[in-house]
Amino acid sequence: MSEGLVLGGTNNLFEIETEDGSVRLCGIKGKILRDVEGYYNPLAPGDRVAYEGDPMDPERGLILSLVPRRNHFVRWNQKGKAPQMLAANLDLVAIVTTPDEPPFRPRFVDRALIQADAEHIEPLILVNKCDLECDADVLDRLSDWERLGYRTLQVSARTGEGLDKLSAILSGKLSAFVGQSGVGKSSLLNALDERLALRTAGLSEKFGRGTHTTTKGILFHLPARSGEECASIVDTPGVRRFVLHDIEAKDLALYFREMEPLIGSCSWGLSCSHLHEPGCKILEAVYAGVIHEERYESWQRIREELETGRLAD
Ligand SMILES: Nc1nc2c(ncn2[C@@H]2O[C@H](COP(=O)(O)OP(=O)(O)OP(=O)(O)O)[C@@H](O)[C@H]2O)c(=O)[nH]1
Ligand SMILES: [Mg+2]
Ligand SMILES: [Zn+2]
Repeated sequence: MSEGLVLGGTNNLFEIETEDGSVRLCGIKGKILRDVEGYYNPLAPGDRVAYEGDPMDPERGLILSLVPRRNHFVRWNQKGKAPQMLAANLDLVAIVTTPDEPPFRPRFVDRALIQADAEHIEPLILVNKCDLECDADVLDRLSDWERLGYRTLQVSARTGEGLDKLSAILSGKLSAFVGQSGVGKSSLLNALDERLALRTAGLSEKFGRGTHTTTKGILFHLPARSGEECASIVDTPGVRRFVLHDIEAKDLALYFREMEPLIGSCSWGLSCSHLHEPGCKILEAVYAGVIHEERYESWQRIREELETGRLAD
């Protein structure tokens, strides 16, 4: 029995990187992966598994068990009505966004930040397509996230701007690129290592959105640049909607770094809904500009979504 790394896979067949660096295509033995029930997919890129090689075929094997994961990053799979794992055992999640094409979606970033914090994965707000014009609203949100202690980086897969800095951040880590379709996740990987030649595609002319070019997550090892360690990165399929699945509405403010210290200090104490009560410290902080209005709005919308189960924008 040996340990291997899940690079990718579909249905019940997974590409497992073995200790000598070769890849075996492995099925799962029986129904042994019980701790992953309730998920759309049993394994994700970044998972570690115990497997046995097929003695007759060096390219085949069988997965016997899952090594407990440190963390995992999920999206909601609408079709399967279950959370779907995008990647596991991450050191960093790069939340890829754009100033335009597709339009900047700060609420998407806020959701992904909550998920990263909840899973104790370091987030990086990665603004791709910085060759396009970045309007004042985008810069304002970026500086607010920085103020809250989140790291942001502007790059362009097209011009190469910022890629050296990105490469230094990714060095020695297992990271995942997540974001809406069309923000340039695969393009960034291609720009970091041209040998990958991943498929990329333009936005739909009619809707200005991505066309879901990448359909399954795959883990790649990038060669080490001089003075850096090798970086491992999971390219993931575009997320249309990012739904938090394991956080309760009443606990959501705990995941907003600027709200968390104020919880409990409202006049109504822990029963304050932070929506209309007099003496609400969170509302006061919004009025005083300590909490950005957009962040408060993100909180309101996500909270409503968690409470009602209905999706907001
Ligand atoms: N202007 C500009 N366009 C870019 C940049 N990076 C990528 N693009 C374009 O954006 C489009 C989408 O790129 P992809 O890499 O396929 O996007 P993706 O995030 O992988 O999309 P999915 O696989 O569908 O999730 C392509 O037409 C790219 O050429 C950039 O830095 N600047
Ligand atoms: Mg892609
Ligand atoms: Zn309050």
